[in-house]
Amino acid sequence: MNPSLQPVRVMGVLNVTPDSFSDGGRFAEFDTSLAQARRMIADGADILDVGGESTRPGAAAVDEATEIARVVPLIAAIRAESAVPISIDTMKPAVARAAARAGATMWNDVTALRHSPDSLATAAALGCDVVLMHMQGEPGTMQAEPHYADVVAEVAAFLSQRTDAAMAAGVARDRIWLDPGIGFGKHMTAHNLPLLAGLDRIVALGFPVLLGASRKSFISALDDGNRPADARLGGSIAAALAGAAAGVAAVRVHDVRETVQALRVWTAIAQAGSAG
Ligand code: HH2
Repeated sequence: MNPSLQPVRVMGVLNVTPDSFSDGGRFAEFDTSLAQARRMIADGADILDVGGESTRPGAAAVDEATEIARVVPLIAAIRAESAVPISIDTMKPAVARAAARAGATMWNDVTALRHSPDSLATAAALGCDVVLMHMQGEPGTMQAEPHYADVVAEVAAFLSQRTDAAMAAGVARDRIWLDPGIGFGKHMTAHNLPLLAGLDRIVALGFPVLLGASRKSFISALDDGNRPADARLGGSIAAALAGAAAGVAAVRVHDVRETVQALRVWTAIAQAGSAG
């Protein structure tokens, strides 16, 4: 059970997806993303996670300048009108630096600061919050043949090593968040499910934990195997509540309004139970 019953924070996923057709298309994309950010803030998001490069297997790589051009104007525009904390979802130190200059205060790195030899020092110099996520393999091929003897133990050991590396490089302990990396080099059910069931062991490492299970493929696999990403809300909420029960600090989700409501009800019930 959630030991503290602190409300779980909701991080809204804000992707700035590519548009290769025209500048007009790019501006339209910016407007759509800003409108989405406003909606997520109104819906109760506690953090917005802005990303300009997809980590999905098969997604095209994005160069630094393109990624910066996608995310920086959006971060600056959100920052100009809201104090909501903004996270930058990138593996590139240069993008993290540019995002921080524009107003981001959290670096969400799916490589746990392993992508570049500059990553650790950049995180320390920025002094921002840092999410260290577990991933087995590389984004392009990670789902080919993931293998673990004990997935929870191995993810916990990896995250522990990365917190040590981050702190040795000068990242403050109270800036570090951990993420088990649901779907990142994990078999749909054989690895993601034990990891979701064992979240309390990741929480026990003593850092705030971020859980990103929203709309992921394992939800479709557990349903009828045929649910597209935008038809996985029920499963996404079920996973968020499992995270809440295990004591995660935040959930990374696409459907902010519905998740906020589910967590409010879950927390109220849990608090009523603990009040006797
Ligand atoms: N998942 C995705 C991207 N970034 N960051 C963290 N910390 N944790 C995650 O689980 C995580 C992440 C990929 O999510 P997906 O739903 O496949 O794509 P997107 O979020 O880009 O829509």
